[in-house]
Amino acid sequence: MEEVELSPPHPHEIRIKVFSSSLCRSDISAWESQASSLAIFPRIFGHEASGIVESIGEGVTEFREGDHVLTVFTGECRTCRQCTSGKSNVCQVLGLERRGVMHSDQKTRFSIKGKPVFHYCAVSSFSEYTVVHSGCAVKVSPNAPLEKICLLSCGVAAGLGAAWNVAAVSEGSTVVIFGLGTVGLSVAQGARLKGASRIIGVDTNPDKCEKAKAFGVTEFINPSDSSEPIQQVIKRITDGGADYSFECIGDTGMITTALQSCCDGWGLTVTLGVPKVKPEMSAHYGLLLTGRTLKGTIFGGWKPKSDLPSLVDMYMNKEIEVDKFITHDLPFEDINTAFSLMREGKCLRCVIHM
Ligand code: CXF
Ligand code: ZN
Repeated sequence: MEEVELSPPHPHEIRIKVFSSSLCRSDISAWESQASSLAIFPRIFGHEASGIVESIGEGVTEFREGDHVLTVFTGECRTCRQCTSGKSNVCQVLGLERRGVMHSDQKTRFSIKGKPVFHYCAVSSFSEYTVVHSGCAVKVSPNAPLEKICLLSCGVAAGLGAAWNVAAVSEGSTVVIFGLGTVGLSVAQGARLKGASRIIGVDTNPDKCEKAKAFGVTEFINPSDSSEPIQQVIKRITDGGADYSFECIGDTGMITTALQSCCDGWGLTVTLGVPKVKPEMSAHYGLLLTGRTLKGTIFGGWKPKSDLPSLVDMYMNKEIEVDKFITHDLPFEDINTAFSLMREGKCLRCVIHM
């Protein structure tokens, strides 16, 4: 814990009093990254958060002090080619920020004794206050519980969107999900809500078996339990492969396995895990020649500003489950407990209360 200075919001930015921030695996991956391009320190992690607008910068018309917001790690400017395409949620202006600085001037808003403290994904929510671009926050209903809906700012929304927007899972289909963390289990929830008849969950952590059933997983397979390669098991029990497979681990080797686990002709693999080590992938081109498709996605294809408020409404109407993903609530001073629980595979989401 450090005392940091945070500047007032610059033009088109807002300063937020962070209310809750849940820990997502990618915070840990970036924190653990030593030699990669993500190794930027000192920095403040956290990107799955809710808060209340404390002040607004010049030119901000969309927010007022006191508004309830979700932060978003991939923004929406609403004017660039991508934002106006109707085909994409990958904003050209406020897309994923990887250098630890603000989009507008490549500088930080945090400092300690005049020395910059870098941002993470232009959000940095493991802080009592943060400054974000106004395109990287979404106003939500003041009736929604901020300590729950923070999960919609990354993991839960990403999984639901992968099933609904990217794969468009159809009724009666067979789905296989590699990695049963919050993202994978959100894919399961999304697939179940679309009427998938078989949802096969794959994870090497045996504790995930019971948890997974609550989110719609109909069959659990632990690859460590058998010597038969997992893709072979899936093909055998699904008469040649699933209709859809999802890579939610962040292991590029598993992308190949996921491709091999879906069927000839129309099998679709959606990859949404964030690779921890090797970013390159390889697969036999025959997998594609025989009709498979591989799709990648960030934030489940949701346009954050346009789409997140309605996801919050769905939660309020009890159409989607969020609370069940919260396995721990922790005060800010116990944030390191959240990191340990996540690394040991003992939690889904730890919500940290600022
Ligand atoms: C990730 C997406 C890929 C890069 C790092 C941040 N976002 C959410 O977990
Ligand atoms: Zn995340």
